[in-house]
Amino acid sequence: MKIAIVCYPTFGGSGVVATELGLELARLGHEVHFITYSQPVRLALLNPNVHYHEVNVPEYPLFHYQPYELALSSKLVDMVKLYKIDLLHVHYAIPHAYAGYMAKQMLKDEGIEIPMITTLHGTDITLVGNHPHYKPAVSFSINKSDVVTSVSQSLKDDTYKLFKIKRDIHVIPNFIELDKNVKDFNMPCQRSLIAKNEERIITHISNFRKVKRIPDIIKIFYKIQQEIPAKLLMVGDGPEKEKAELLCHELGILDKVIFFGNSNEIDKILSNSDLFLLPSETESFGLAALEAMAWGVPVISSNSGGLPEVNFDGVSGYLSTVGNIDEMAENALKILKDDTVLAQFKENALSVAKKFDIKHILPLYIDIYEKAIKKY
Ligand code: GMT
Repeated sequence: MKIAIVCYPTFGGSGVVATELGLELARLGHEVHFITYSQPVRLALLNPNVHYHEVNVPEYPLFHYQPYELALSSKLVDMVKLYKIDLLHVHYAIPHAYAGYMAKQMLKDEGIEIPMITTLHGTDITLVGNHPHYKPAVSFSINKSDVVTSVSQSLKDDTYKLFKIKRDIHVIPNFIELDKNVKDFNMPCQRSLIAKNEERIITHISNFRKVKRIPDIIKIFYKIQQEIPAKLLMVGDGPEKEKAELLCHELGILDKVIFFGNSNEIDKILSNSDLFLLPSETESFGLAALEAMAWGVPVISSNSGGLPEVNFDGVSGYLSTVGNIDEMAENALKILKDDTVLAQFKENALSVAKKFDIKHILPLYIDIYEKAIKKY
């Protein structure tokens, strides 16, 4: 198949899922075209089946806002025609499904019909898309997609609750490629760069937006480090980062917290971690938690959104209601205080992660693609 993938090329989960999916499809011999405004962060182009086409939005002083959707839909039309693409897979409804639908209409006018698959990732539904300024356009583009998938049952339910959706939504959970985790990053020399031997390493990775409840992470860690020696690794960047640094300073724990910023060494960091914190206000899936579990790192998370579909309470970690930092800290200590308990949780986290191995998930996408193409 010749597949065009549209996604956000940033560190966010939707871009990561789209990129990893495209790369795996390319490895299987499909021709994959990434169409986006910059090269996706995890995109390795060293595969003849992987193509990247940049969407350029010419700056024009008349426009208060530069029309990205226009440039994207035009680029999609051009690339579909040039490379004879069979299918569009757009990740994140806003504005990708909208631009994809416009591209389909333009192509139809020229006698070319191709299906569009839209994958909903979370904030396009629960936070941004639900805003009255966007809602009609989001409903429209979901309803006009040929196939709609969502990354969890919880997101599917939210989509039906929040929008007037007239079509079926297929749940295809996010995935991880477990085979790549064979590299041994977990070496004493690596670990000693981050923490002392006796310290437990606790990690959080995100885009540091409000929804991640960054202050909760700091407060949970504050309680943990009162009981056991520990280090907190804060990986990523975003609007809440500076406040987090200040809070650490106020609590007198800045020397125990390392702020890495955006990192391309996620695997190294996770392979040396003992616990992952994700106390988010909402999370349609929680890809970062799954990536941690794939490295055998147990997760303390909130129980909101799709998190209970990924992190199994009492097995791969623990879940608490949003904001219950006392319970989250207690549960973290339950796992971290005892070597045997920690080892058991680590093993469990990895076994749960195995359910989300790309080997199980990729066929679900391929099946949807093949059926969609057949219908045209
Ligand atoms: O979490 C974010 O802020 C980034 C956002 C995105 O669009 O990349 O993540 C969403 O999609 C991820 C991949 O499907 C999910 O794992 C995240 O849970 C989801 N974020 C939220 O629902 C807040």
